Amino acid sequence: MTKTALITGITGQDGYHLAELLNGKSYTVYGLIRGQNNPKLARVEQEQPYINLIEGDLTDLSSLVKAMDIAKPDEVYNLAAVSHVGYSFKNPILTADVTGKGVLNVLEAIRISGGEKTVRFYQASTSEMFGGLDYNRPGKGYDENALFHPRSPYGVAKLYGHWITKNYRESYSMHASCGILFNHEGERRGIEFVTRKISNAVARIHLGLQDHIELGNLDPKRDWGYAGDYVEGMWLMLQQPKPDDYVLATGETHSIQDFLELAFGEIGIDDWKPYVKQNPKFMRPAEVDILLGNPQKAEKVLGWKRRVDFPSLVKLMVKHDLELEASNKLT
Ligand code: NAP
Ligand code: G4F
Repeated sequence: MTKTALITGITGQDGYHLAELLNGKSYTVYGLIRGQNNPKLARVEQEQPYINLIEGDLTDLSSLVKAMDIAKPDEVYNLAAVSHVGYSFKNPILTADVTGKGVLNVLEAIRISGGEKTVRFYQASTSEMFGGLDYNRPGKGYDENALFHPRSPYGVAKLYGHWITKNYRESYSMHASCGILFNHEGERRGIEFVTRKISNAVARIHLGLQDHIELGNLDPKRDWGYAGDYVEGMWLMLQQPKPDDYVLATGETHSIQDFLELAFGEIGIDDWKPYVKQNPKFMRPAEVDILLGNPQKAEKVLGWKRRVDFPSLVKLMVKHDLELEASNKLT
């Protein structure tokens, strides 16, 4: 029997990779798309024609109930969110409505449509919930039992989504799992995130299309993996007999300066400093200085392990953007 999945956030980075993975496993894939003329609609229809698109919005419960009725999914992956941390400081109420209460809307849509005992649910939780402050676990990193201390409206909203998912699991015996994912990047990363902003700028500098890049704080460190590896972990969580929460991470942390060094190295530039200007516009009211995850539980229970290491990640992103910029397209 083939399975059916409903993915919210289908136009995002993870939505792209997860749909590819599930299609490869012969799932029937439904994707929730918002807005009356979403600019990414044409791209999805062209590149992933196997996806059955359903119009809906995480803030609109009735649209989610309709989506459940149409798709009748075995698995729901809730990837939709206001996901940019800097943007969440500018629009904290929208972030709470979508990234926080939106999770409750999806869970309620599952219950209203009668799926609480049959549908398996994945919630996209995040390492941003840890906040980097009580980073006092040297060599160990944040695991599933570490303390939460979110440092942004995004992190706070995600923590609500995390706990309401656990609450529905405990209250209604739902097969609802949270993946606490550390940063994951790749060719499909939005241009507003620092890694893609850098890989794209490096490509454009190489091609003579721009002469510098403006960034905010260069000191923070992140545990950066490849998105294609992480969606496999999401799927594995929903294949387990029991729901649970898992950290997905590489167990390594690198600074933005490390990323700059490797990315500029790909175009033969050893000293990146002349090409980078700092602009306070990209600084945040509160920063997460360091994130380092401990994926031991996922490795042991799920058999999950990241494949792409940090240098390979930087290399593949710069290579992709060199090709894209040379052909004058950006996806
Ligand atoms: P992304 O590329 O920013 O995609 C976000 C998706 O959410 C887009 O498809 C967007 O649709 C959709 N969306 C936004 N508001 C919506 C609304 N009101 N109703 C319905 N859909 C809405 O994010 P991502 O990197 O793929 O991440 C996927 C999920 O994992 C997110 O929840 C993110 O917070 C979480 N997460 C990501 C990482 C990471 O490093 N990537 C790490 C941990 C957790 P539009 O195209 O219409 O805007
Ligand atoms: O790439 P970022 O915007 O990612 P951030 O804030 O770590 O959030 C991402 O990962 C989370 C998982 O931990 C996800 F939950 C979340 O949805 C998102 O996918 O910023 C990374 C670091 C920050 O410290 C930021 O201050 O880069 C710093 N930075 C410096 N200059 C910049 C810039 N970030 C962005 N976006 N743009 C800059 O110009």
